[in-house]
Order: sequence, then structure tokens, then C-alpha cells
Amino acid sequence: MTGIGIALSKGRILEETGPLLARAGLSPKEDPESSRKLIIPTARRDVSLVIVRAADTPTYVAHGAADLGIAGKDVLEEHGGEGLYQPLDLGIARCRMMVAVRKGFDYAGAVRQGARLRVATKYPRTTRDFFAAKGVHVDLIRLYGSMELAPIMGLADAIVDLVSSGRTLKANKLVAVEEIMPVSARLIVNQAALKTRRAKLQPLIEAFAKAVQP
Ligand code: PRT
Ligand code: MG
Repeated sequence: MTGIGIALSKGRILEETGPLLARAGLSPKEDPESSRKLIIPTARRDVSLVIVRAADTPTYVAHGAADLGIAGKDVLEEHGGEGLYQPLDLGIARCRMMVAVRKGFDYAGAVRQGARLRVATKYPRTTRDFFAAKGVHVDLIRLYGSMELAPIMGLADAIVDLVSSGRTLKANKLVAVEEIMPVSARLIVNQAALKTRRAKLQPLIEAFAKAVQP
């Protein structure tokens, strides 16, 4: 790709990025939600949106396949962030990464007694680091979605998942017991590209910064 690519995912991230893209002069030329195209031209001829899965955004940017990207802190922590510059918290797609258990499960007791906790999550790296820092032994169960099911079905004692309104936990009789981190979406930039193509990329980063705080 000779122009500048901005990797981002459909759904939440794209929805909440829409107003920022508009203010930065980068409105998509067609609606990415309904289009089947994965590369969408924007109001600027040299800038396109590259539609990827949320968890793949850091990979595209770290390899330089896209110069820029927009990804949640959850996804960035899990990726590790190598090769990425993170100049801007966009303050969108906010939620919290939490540990949750079935109502009535004695989490504090299990942790205190040094029991092995079975934890289901799609964030194995973040989860392992979090519990390791607390000295809690965990058996990690890697899932790809619907984590809320795991404690109900007896697959796990706890889950690590994102919570925003708390309605999903409540509907499944789960309670949040600990916060791992607050999450919001970040602008990410390929570190090498920022050096070799600074003249092109720096103004875009500034346009996003202005769009966040107009
Ligand atoms: O859909 P796909 O499998 O491709 O990927 P994805 O599910 O990771 O994408 P998407 O679009 O759902 O989320 C993209 C990003 O949005 C995440 O990486 C987060 O940074 C951010 N985000 C913000 C959230 C939420 N809030 C959120 N609440 N992502 C997911 N959720 C889910 C959560 O996992 C849980 O199932 O919403 C449910 C809880 O919501 P409440 O309101 O009931 O608490
Ligand atoms: Mg989803």
C-alpha cells in the first residue's frame, strides 16, 4: 500500500471513531459497516481505512502493513505493543477489564487459601501477568468469546472480561470482584514508519489529537 492505511475494526471501535474521523477530515467514502470492502477510501485521497478483526489491529500496524491503527488497551496489552508507538488515548470505547465470578463464589477465600483458580478468558497474557503479580496460581482456559458462560457451565471459577454497563454480568448471575485496568481505545503507529515517513504521519497524529480535544 503506497498511501496511508489506518487499521481498525468494525463495531464498537469504528462506531465511536466515526466522529473523530470526520473531525480529522477522514470520513469514509462508503459505510464500512455495510460495505464488503476491506479497504475503504476516505475523504483524503492518500488515506484509507483498513478493516480488520479487533485483536488483529496491533499485528497489522506492528508489521507496517498499516501505518496507523485504532485499538483498545485490552488488545494492546495482550499483544504486548512491541514495534508500536502509542501517542494518543482517544478516550472512546471505554470499559473496564474485570475479574468476575458466579454470585456466591468465595473469590477472596479462594485467593487467600492459595487454591488454584480456573480462569477463562480471551486475554491469557494479561490474565497470567495479573495473577502472577498477586502470587495467585491460575489454570488458564483460553476462550474466544462468550466468557460469561464458563463459570455457569462449570468450566471455570472466574473469568477475565470487559465490562461496561455491567448488564451482561448481571444477566448471567455473575459479579465483578476485581478490576484489572480501565480500557479505552488508543491511536497506534508503526515505530519504524514514524521515523521514515514522519512528514506524512505526524500531521495525521496531530489531526487526531485535535479531533479528540477540539
Ligand atoms: O467481535 P470480534 O470478535 O471481532 O472482536 P471483539 O468482540 O473484540 O470486538 P468488539 O467490536 O466487540 O470490541 C472491540 C473493542 O471495544 C474491545 O477490544 C474493547 O477495547 C472495546 N470495548 C468497550 C468493548 C466493550 N466496551 C464491551 N463492553 N468490547 C467488548 N465489550 C463486551 C464485553 O466483552 C462483554 O461481553 O460487552 C459485554 C459487556 O458489556 P456490558 O455493557 O453488558 O457490561
Ligand atoms: Mg464482539
